[in-house]
Amino acid sequence: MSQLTLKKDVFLAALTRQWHCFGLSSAKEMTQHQWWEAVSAALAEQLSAQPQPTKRADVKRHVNYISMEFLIGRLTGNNLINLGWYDTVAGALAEFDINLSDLLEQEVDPALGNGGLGRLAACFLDSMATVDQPAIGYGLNYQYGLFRQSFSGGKQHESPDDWHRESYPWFRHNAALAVDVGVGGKVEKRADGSEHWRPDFMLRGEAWDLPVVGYRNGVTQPLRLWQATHQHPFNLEKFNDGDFLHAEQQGIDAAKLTKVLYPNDNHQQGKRLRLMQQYFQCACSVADILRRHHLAGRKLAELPDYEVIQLNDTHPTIAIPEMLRILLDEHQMSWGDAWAITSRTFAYTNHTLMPEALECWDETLVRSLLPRHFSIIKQINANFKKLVDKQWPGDKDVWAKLAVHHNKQVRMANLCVVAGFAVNGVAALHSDLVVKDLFPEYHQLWPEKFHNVTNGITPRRWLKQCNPALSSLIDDTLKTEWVTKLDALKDLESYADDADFRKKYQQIKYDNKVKLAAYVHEVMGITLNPDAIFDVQIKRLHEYKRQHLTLLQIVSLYQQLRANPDFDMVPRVFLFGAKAAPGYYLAKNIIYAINQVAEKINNDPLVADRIKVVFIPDYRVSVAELMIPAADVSEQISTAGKEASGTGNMKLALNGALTVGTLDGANVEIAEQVGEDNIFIFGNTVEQVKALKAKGYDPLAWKKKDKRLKAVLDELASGFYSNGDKEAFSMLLNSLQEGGDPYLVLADFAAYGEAQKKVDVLYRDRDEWTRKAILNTARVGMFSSDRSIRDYQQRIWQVKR
Ligand code: 26W
Repeated sequence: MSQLTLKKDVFLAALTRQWHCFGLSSAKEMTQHQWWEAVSAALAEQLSAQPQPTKRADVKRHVNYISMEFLIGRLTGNNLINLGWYDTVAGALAEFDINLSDLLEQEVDPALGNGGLGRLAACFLDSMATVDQPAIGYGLNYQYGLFRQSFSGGKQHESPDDWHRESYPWFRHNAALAVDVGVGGKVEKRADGSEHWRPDFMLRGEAWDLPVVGYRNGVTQPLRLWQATHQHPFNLEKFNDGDFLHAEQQGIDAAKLTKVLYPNDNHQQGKRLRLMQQYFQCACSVADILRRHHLAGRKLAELPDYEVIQLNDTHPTIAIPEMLRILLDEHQMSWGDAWAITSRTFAYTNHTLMPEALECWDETLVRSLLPRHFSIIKQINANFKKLVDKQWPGDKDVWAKLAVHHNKQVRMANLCVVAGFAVNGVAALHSDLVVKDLFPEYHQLWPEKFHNVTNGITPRRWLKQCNPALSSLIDDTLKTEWVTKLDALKDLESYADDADFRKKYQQIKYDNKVKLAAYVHEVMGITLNPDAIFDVQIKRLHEYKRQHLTLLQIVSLYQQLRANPDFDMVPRVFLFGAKAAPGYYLAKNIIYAINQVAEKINNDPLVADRIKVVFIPDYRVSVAELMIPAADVSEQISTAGKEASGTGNMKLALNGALTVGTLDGANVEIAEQVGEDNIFIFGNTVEQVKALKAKGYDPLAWKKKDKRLKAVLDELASGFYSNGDKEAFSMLLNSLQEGGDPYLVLADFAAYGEAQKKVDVLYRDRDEWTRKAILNTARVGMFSSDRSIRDYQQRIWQVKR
């Protein structure tokens, strides 16, 4: 398959149509933002005019990737690169004195996701298009993306992210694909005993498509985002009766459904609107899948042969009873036939073991919103109980664990395992724990259902696009296609010993640091020294990720500097990027503490630039694209057993940062790939964490026996960093001490300090450091999301039955 072509004159004509639409008489009248809009719209128009390849890959099953989040990031630059049109467009714009790369900065990030799960979905769409796996992504078209973050007095402040979905040029609204969705109402019994749902409210789902462009292979497939409106958004009767105010009311109520993305990451709340969102998305998506299936002239019984529905965590689980409902009630299938189809169609990916993240819904809520689905869930539960009774006769405890519906709760993860044909974790260690700790009995019942697919990242965005200088160096050195065959980077290994190559690699890192420093100066007014170690920690703010372990380390360093002004350390810039869920007060307290400590240290002349602490506000995909290429050190320091995989760890290693990390998530596999000499592993392992907890972990004992740790905790409590306010960080300090330190921060403090000392020592030998950085780039090819997608194909999607 080949690349699509764009001719310069054709592009210019399309561009002209755009400024004509703006009502302007020349291109020169456009504002910079209008330029971005016009260029993007012209490209979108050209893209949709391209023919799709007639021959697609030889895979039978089409993938339907349902996810509540797709954190796609800016599209225009990414599409230009994948299409191979960048140079043509840059050249055409140069004639107007427009710099393409500046123009791309005009795009607001579509932030339709929280963190890792949403970004993974975006990387997977890129890879499915690139490896020619026919697929659709199904999600929601939120009007407000993840909140914007700013700091006031060091505290996180949230404001709405109105990203202007109404005028986003890449969207195509396809009115023919609208779906009607019911909610509420009751279930009626027909004369023959069958059940039928009479909803009392109808919504309409509109399909808004974004193009997902494969890397130079001519493939474009949709990310279909559903947007809610009412079936009849305007009530003419009310309007004519003079009730102007209420005439639009129904439309407004329905549209509320896709207004906001829930800002929780790893914490579920039983919110009615959230369940409505989930059902709305699933009902639209299942209807669309069946529409395509019928259109292709296929029988319902063949559905699992041609379609697979991959559930991105449990958030879209309600698609399972929705499929059953349609087969049973609308197609009058028997339970046996409907179950046979459904249970061969759905597969589930688990992204977290944290109990507070596992979704459970109150039975009253499910029953009131979705009475028919509730009765189907009860039927699934009753059938499954027979199997469990047979396997574990009379064992009430096992049933209490395995039931789908229990104690007036519906458990979505259990529903996925019972009704799906495959379950996978997202890194080797995590998949192991899914079997051993989360679902051991299910594994006993159905060992063949369980798989591992280690996460990956797209090399298009996370190397080619974000680090163009390193990409060119790799092009020039390897002279082979590595963007779609990331394992080819292995051949860089031998260049680690080549002084000339090392010098070039080092210079690129330096230039990227200068670029990041310029950004930090622009948004925060802080000056950074590019010769310092850039130590980067970017991820959602969560106790288990332990940003506060770094905070304790920073305070300890600062104390050592004050105790000994000649203290010899390599200057280091600690860079953080993280949003805290608005209701997660402890996480917000950690942000506040980091900012207050930053304020003190950054303004202390004694420190003299040896330590800088920078919390970059409003961390998002485009900021990640700046930070990752500039990182020397990658912080991956979660409590062992808690981070399912991590994907930032992969992006940073690929761009030549050395990892300081625990043996958690994908860090384990990164360490295997890069070799233990090229990574700083520290801290308690999963087994050690379990053992510590089993024998009764007491953080205060750890504080008592470590003088440094005690000094740090006491100083944070003293008001020294908070203008005398001794309560400023009490939420954080209580949790670490009297609160029992659930994530064992104190237990890993000393080992973390030792690891950081090794970083310091190694960085003084710049050649040796660079050698290891190059080996990181060379050895992480397996973390391409292309490889993840091929694993899904081989292990789950395209398995011959
Ligand atoms: C219902 C509330 C809620 C929202 C989001 C619960 C759980 C989530 C996600 C599962 C959290 C998440 O993003 N998990 C991350 O998924 C990444 C992709 O697999 C992994 O790399 C991260 O380790 C994992 O934390």
